[in-house]
Amino acid sequence: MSAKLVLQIERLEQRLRDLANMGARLDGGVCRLAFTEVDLWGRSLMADHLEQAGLEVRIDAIGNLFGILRGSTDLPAVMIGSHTDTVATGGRYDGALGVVAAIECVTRLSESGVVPKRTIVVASFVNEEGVRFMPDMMGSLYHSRAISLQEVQASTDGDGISIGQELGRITGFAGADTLDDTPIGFFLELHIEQGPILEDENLQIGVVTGVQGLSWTEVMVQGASNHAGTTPMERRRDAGLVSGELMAALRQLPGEIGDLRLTIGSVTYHPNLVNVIASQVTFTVDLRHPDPVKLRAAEARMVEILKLKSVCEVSYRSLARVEPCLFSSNVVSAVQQASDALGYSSIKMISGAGHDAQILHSIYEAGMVFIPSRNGVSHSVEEYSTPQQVGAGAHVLFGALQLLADR
Ligand code: HGY
Ligand code: MN
Ligand code: MN
Repeated sequence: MSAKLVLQIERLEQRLRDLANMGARLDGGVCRLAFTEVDLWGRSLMADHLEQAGLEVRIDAIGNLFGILRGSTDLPAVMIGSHTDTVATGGRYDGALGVVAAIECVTRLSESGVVPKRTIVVASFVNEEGVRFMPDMMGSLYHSRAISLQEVQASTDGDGISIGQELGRITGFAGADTLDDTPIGFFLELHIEQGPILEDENLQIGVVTGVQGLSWTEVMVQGASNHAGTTPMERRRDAGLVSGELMAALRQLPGEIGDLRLTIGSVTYHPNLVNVIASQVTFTVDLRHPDPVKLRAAEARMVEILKLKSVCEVSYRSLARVEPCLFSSNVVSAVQQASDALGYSSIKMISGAGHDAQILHSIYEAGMVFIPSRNGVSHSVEEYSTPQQVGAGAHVLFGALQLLADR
């Protein structure tokens, strides 16, 4: 295909701003939780852009959005895209960049009358973040048939509302389309790094070779509430005390297992009152490691700690788990070749964050392109990448797309 085509980065930036308005927070961040009206507004905007570019738009049974630019052959297609849902305190780039840049790529091809050899499919997967309904990467898990429609519909949020109810309530969220008639061979995702490496090393592009594994666990500590003033210390079954001891012990694990990242991001006390001993504490443990053996070792150590004898009952359940993965050498080299051809500085790297590409690598040859994140910050209103960095990433995506679509 015509490698000299230039993307319209101003249009891309404007569309990122327009998308950020869908769920705009007063502090400048974005809250576009999956399976909400706001989520639908964002994906409808993407669908409009796809239609304006003349692509065939499809929506599957859980709301995954696809745009199809037919190629001149029936060779397996190249899929590019990401997600448009955000965490509750999200930024403007996580996921959104990958979808908006993918649309810019196919728009430029379509505007220029270029017919790719392989069909190109743009994808916007639902519920990559998993912060309201678990597991995360849900849209790509469903697309890869790793979870069923029934399992998706049965997933409930903290208020007991199910995705099935939300899909029924929000008109137009779900569709009835599939991609069964469009075999796909490759998946490529542009994403912000969300970490400090590219900025620290003063590099323009991350050529992503794989993604570390993740394991999410919910821990429930059950004690007994009682009066804070009248109950002698030795007669308490204080869930607050026991959960604190467990959390402190768990936080030693990264010191035991190198490269392990452990986060206790959510803690809920019940009844959460100043003068009542906590009867129940629920908290989450997010474990990440690039080595599958060490991830399992960390999970085993976590369970050992949770099983230590205490005055409370401790139970736990897995919320999500994704194995570490290594990307296709064909896709990694296409990204490297595209970056080199544009003269960008780059480094091969593993992703610290989970991504749809990590799920899709099990059914397609997958890979990713990273651009720097200012101060390495993400999942925050401070999330930012410059228009120059956005342009570099989008053009590497475009170059690698053309290499793969011409194969
Ligand atoms: O949690 C993650 O790594 C991703 O942002 N869902
Ligand atoms: Mn993301
Ligand atoms: Mn994210």
